[in-house]
Order: sequence, then structure tokens, then C-alpha cells
Amino acid sequence: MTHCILIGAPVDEGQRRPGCLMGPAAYRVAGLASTLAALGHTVEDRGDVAPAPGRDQACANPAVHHLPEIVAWTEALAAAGATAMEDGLPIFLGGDHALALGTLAGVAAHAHAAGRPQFVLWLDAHADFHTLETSVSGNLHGTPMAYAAGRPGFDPFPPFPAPIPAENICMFGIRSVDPAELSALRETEITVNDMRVLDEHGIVAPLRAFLDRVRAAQGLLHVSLDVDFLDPSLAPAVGTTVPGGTTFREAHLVCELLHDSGLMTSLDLVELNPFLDERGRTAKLMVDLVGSLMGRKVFDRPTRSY
Ligand code: B3U
Ligand code: MN
Ligand code: MN
Repeated sequence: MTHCILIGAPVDEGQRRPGCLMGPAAYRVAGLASTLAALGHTVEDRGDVAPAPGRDQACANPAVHHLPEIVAWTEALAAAGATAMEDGLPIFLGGDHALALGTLAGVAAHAHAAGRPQFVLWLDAHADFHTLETSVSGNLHGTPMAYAAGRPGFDPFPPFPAPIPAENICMFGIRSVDPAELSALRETEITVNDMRVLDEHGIVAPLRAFLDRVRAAQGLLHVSLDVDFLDPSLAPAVGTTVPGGTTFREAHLVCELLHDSGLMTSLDLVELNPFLDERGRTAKLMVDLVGSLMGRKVFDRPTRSY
């Protein structure tokens, strides 16, 4: 039994298509709390985070937009995240992926204070590895992984509390990476399991290899689940659709393996745009995946002993 803390993060300014701010409401309507309760967990909904008004920020890249707002979200979500880590398992209901600038800062600060290494599993079509200087779109939802990895170029933001070592970062489902992200990623030891890796090796072996490392290091594990990790035919409610995403079965298997590991300590649900959904099917699928993450299964059978 886990104490699940729902934290709404209706961030909409990290990209240009309005609608992600309705995400937290859609997860609530789709029955996230009752799904968790039915699995025997306790649920506390802390409502939606409301950031302070943004302060003017200078930025050399003219493409970058809504910087003051995203800095304010980062500060507010980092504080909410670090507090929630003391009390249970935070589940951040997005909101576009810019919210992870804050959630990663919050969980990393907590891990640092607790003397535990922080790990990140990034389930996404995109690497989100831009700095403020390299972003071409200027959309800050394309930056959180670079911030958390300690890349320079985030001066308007609070310094990242304890940058996450590249060896502790694993990306899954990647199939759209900009040239500047690619050259930066090549300089790091980040594990990039792009779709080619998953096609060739499946989900299980690469995921277990990463989870084994988390377990061996007694690490904390933040999972960031972007709707576009899934194939758009299954999950249409997302602004940036990229064909060739994971299937229904692959996505549930990832979630089931994560549950079996018992390692996940925090979770982001990001990029759901309910305005683009078809009768709530993407919201419901995301809630179903959280069900698998939190222990829903057909048969209880002995799992691999970690
Ligand atoms: N890398 C591109 C595209 C992108 C990143 N994240 C999303 N799209 N959802 C960018 O805009 O930085
Ligand atoms: Mn993303
Ligand atoms: Mn994405």
C-alpha cells in the first residue's frame, strides 16, 4: 500500500498549443483517484499548484517564450515536489513537459538531502535535451532533461539542486531528436533506448538492465511519462504527435515491470491535451497505465525476484 499524492500542474506555457492546462481536470474526471484507491492505496489530492506571478527574465535566444511563467512554475513545483516526497509518492498531473523542470528539481533536492542517488526514466518520443540557447522552437517543454543533467545555459532558473549523473538517466521510446540535442547527447553517458533499440531487443531486457542499476545503487526513481511515448493512434490527445510510438501492450508491460521492481518513487504524467482527445480515450488510457504502474494485474504470479 502506497500513499499517493496527486499534485495538479496545469502548465500550458511550455509549448504553443493551448489545452494542456485542462490535463489535471481530465485525469480527475477519468478516475485516477478511484483507480488508485481500488488497488488498495491511499490517495491525497493536493489540488493544483498555483505559481507566483513571473518576474521579467533576460534570455539571449529570441525564440524562447513564456520564460518568466516557466521559471515561476519551476520554483513552485520544486517546492511542492520536495515536500510531497517526505509524505508519499507524488504523482504530478500535467500540464506540458516543462513541468518536469520543477518536479525533477524537487525530487532531486529531496534525494540529495536524504543521501540517496536520484535516477530518471524518461518515457517520451523526444529527448527534451535542449538548453535555452539551443532550442529552435523556443518551447521550454523541450528542455527539462538538459536542466536536470546539469547542462549550462539555464541562468534564469534556480541552479539545479543536485544535477543527475548521466549514468542515472535512461530514455525510452525516443524517435524525434533535434541536431543540437543529438550532438549534446552523444557527449554524455545517458542511455538512449530509441525505438530502434526497442524494436530489436523489446522492452524487457533494456528496462531490467536499468532497473537493476537503480536497485544496486539504492536509488530513488522518478518516472516521467509523456503521452507521446505512446503511438498517436492510441493516444491522440497530444500536441506533438510522432508516428511509430509504443503499443498498448508495450506501454502496459513497462508499467508492470516498474511495479514489480518496487523502485518508482515519483511520477509525472505530461503532455495530455484534453482538447485534442476523442471522448476521453487518451486520459483513460493514461489512468489505466497508472493502474498497471501501481499494481493492477490479472493474475498474481511470482515475479522476478529483484
Ligand atoms: N525538440 C523539439 C520538439 C519537441 C520536444 N518536445 C516536444 N516536442 N514535445 C523542440 O521543440 O524542442
Ligand atoms: Mn516530453
Ligand atoms: Mn514528447
